[in-house]
Amino acid sequence: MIERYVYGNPIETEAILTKPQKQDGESNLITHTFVKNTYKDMYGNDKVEEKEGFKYTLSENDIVYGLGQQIRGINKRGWKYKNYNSDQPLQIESQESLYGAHNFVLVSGKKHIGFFFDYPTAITFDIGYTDMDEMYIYPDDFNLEMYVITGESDISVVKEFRALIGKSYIPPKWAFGYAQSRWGYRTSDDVREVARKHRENHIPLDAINLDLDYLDNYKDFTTNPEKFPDFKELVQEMKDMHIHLVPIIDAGVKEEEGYDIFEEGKEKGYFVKDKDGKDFRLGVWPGYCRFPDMLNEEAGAWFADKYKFLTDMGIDGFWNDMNEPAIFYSDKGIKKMYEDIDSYKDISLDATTFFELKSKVNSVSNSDDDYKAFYHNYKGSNIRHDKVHNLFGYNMTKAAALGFKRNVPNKNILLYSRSSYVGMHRYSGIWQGDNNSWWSHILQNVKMSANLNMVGFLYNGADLGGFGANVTEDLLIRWLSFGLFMPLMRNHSAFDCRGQEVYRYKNMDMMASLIRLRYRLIPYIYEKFVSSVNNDDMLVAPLGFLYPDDEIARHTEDEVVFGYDFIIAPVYEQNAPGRNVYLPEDVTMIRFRNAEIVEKTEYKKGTYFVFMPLGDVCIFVRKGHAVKLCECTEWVTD
Ligand code: MIG
Repeated sequence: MIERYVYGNPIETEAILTKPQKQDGESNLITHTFVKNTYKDMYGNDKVEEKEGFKYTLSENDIVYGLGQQIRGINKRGWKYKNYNSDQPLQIESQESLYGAHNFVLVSGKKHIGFFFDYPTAITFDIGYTDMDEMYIYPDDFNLEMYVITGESDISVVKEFRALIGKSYIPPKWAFGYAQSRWGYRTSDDVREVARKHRENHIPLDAINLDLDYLDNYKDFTTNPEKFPDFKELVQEMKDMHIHLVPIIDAGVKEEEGYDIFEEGKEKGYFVKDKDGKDFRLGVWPGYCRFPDMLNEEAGAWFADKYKFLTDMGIDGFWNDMNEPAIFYSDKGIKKMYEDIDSYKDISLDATTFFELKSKVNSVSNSDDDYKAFYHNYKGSNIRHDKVHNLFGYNMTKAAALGFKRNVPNKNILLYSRSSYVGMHRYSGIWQGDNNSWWSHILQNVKMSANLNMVGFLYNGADLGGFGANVTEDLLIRWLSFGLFMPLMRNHSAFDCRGQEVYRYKNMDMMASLIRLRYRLIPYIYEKFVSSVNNDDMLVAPLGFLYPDDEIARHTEDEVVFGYDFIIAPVYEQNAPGRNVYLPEDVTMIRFRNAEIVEKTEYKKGTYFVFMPLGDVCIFVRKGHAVKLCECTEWVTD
């Protein structure tokens, strides 16, 4: 059952495809009230503000699922989350915001109730933070739509919700192959080397991502004339090797006289404007930039048509980055910062002033002041950015997807974005953003994928091996052992860390066979993926979805169910010879080594320590279920 309530004058987000009739009055299932938000200001003083919001009292045994891309558990109880899309390179548990806003929570206990808050800017989910037994939800202002969905089970609530938001994006089949990425493939020859090393060593590979390096001075829709002089040939050469190049596209357009995208956007008035109607000037990678007004359909379509520069050369995959949107500084912000810090020059910096000075520099990025300083032409109205902040990456990506339909109608183009909002899942996937080469981030990958499935982002994956920080060989092996089940299987790392390509390591063969195992599973994974999309179902689910009456299963955070066929229980502790696995029913354990089955053992329901030496992958298959294994190929074939 679905109830829909409308409060104030909500801004249309297009998250929901067909809206049910709105209800009068208030829901009996959640209390509309004023809630207290307590926080500390920058000087450590306690502050309290009253916010209009909702309150839901949790039973001791309730689990709260949801929020898609967020930090912490599969069960979100015990923290305060703020969905306000942020370029957050430190994914640690004290954060409140990451790159996406997926405002869906599912209370699972005696009852199963889903709440979706269709609201395009900051909204807080205080789930047992202020009071362990209360869930408070409050938007910045009270103009929103709320959907209350009840059902017999967690999965029936999710399915009803997914039916509201529409079918998830299905990428081309090759996008289930292995992708190698790095910020730092500086020349075409670097790319050739990555391709050659994979093919020479029979490490299957379908894609190489191109990061900022391929661009001429960070300018979108250009290629670097010195470092990638033969870009077009490179695309073809890679194609001949069955490798797709997947270039990055950034949200900021470089300000540079004579640069066609800049000149055109300026002339047509497609860039976001400040309150005086002048182009809003900001800085990101290229230095001074403009943002195309991604929320304006015409401007978005114009920007989307520019991808043609690359699709015309045979490119058939993209990743959209920095579209929260991330702002290093604005023109006004940086000037003010210089003025401010100037006054600290001649004083002896003490406990207060030293930290003040530091915060003046740090707070110049992604500042609230800047998000309030520019405007969109959204559906015919002039709207200040902060009011629709969470829709920017969504609309950039939606526009790109619609552009591909116009410009490359006969090809399914791969697309994934960093920032997102519910609704974007119909047009693309996401990657999980800048994680680190940390053991805890394997577990984060596990948890996030379960919650992302609830909100329709089935095509997702974390940077395998970790984006920031130096990887170790064992971490990479363990992460690949889990990542080989994720729809997006991409190894990616930052320019300033240790190389993460598997051929750099002593145990290359072991890692290659993990990737080979993936390829043996691709037909199965693809089929499952498509049927999960078609049935609005989960591809990766928490154990509690399948075993709702099993208290241990419900509270298991480090195992997930894949396609309802088997349990994955990855090793995520360094130097662990294996791990404890909880099995909620009798299963067959299948052990893979060198991409072959080397053991099948029956396990009764219970908890077992299962030895999993590096390179072994164990899955726990349910009775009456089967996993299809195919011949290994070195690239995806149809
Ligand atoms: O702030 O393009 O999340 O995957 O390698 C860094 C460089 C900008 C952030 C992306 C990351 C990418 C990086 N980008």
